[in-house]
Amino acid sequence: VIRCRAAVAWAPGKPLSIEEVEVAPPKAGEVRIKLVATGICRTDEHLLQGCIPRAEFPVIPGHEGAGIVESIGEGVTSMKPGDKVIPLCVPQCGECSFCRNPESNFCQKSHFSEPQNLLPDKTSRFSCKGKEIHHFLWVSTFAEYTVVPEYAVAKIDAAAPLDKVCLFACGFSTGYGAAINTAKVKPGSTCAVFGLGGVGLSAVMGCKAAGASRIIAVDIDKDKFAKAKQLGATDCINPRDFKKPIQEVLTEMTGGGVDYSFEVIGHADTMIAALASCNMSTGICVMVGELDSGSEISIDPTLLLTGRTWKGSVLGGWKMRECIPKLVSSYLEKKFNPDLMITHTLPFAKVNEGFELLHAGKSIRTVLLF
Ligand code: COD
Ligand code: ZN
Repeated sequence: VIRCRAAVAWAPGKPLSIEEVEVAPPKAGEVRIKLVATGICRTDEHLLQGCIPRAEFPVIPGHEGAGIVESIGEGVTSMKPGDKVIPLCVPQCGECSFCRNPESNFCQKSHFSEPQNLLPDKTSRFSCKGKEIHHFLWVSTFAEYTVVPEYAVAKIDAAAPLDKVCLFACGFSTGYGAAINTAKVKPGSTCAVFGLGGVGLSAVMGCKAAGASRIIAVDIDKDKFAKAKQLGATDCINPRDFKKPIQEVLTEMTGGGVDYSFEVIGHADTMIAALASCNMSTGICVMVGELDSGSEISIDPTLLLTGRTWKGSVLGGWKMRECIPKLVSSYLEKKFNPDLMITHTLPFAKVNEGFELLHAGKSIRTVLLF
């Protein structure tokens, strides 16, 4: 058993508290990881607010981490102590029908199908003050050590800087993959990205990498435009600068609508605006943002009748275990630069300060260092 620090959420709506926790050794098929860095994502904020269905408290949040294998359980063959790894909040068991489908990245062992509050054997590896603490999506990266099933861990290049590639566990991969895998953006095409947070900026990078010739970035915060331009946006527009609805502005700007639009905000009105902004016959709209659970939207079905496609994806559609290592290698070859998303770096103990930056809209991504 390892004693170490972790950020524990004892109940919804409360700040995290840094505690000494016990982390049990990995059982068969599991890996214990020493975290080096973790990002703070809005999904962690949703968890703290109690908005993630079926998550249980007390819990150790965090799902955007990178670290080093400390020890392995019986039967683990794909990694050894000392390897650099990224724990995956969408696993790849390799056996379920989704994993066997080359088009899908949505392992049936993910939290949409079965709760990941405990490890697969239905027990926790974490305890604190004699109480069992729940895992979050199996990864719980707000801890100095965590235990994860082998099939929810990707082994990455030994040269990877862990304080940067932690973003590949969620934010970067989600936006970049939405353009590359879900939309399958074609060279020479026109794209619109709604929302220029870390995920939206990653979608801009994906459109650029796919060869889009025009990338229109849409945000109500003009302070986001400089970075969007740096990453490949050709036009930046603020919906508040126009009297007309933004979908009409985009349709006029492009002579009929964009080829691909991305909603990376998570609001009902921008979801509909993004759908209406793409070409009525061949346009593809990708939903990345998530509405509060229980919320619904309604649309005019003629938006789809004329030929538009409306799609979504989780974590950018990547089969995480096999694709994250390749993305990290491309990053090391300087094919894209998600480092620009990291606006703040804080010591792990200041995790609540990181959430304050997120609330205030001051950060794109905060990375915590252990
Ligand atoms: N019009 C234009 N821009 C807007 C509007 C509006 N009406 N409202 C807000 N914005 C802008 C904000 O100014 C901000 O720049 C941006 O939208 C949102 O950025 P962030 O920093 O809040 O968000 P991100 O990029 O970190 O995350 C956005 C998501 C939509 C991905 C996220 O909030 C979400 O819904 N996540 C769940 C979905 C998911 O796949 N997550 C990954 C697995 S955890
Ligand atoms: Zn996330």
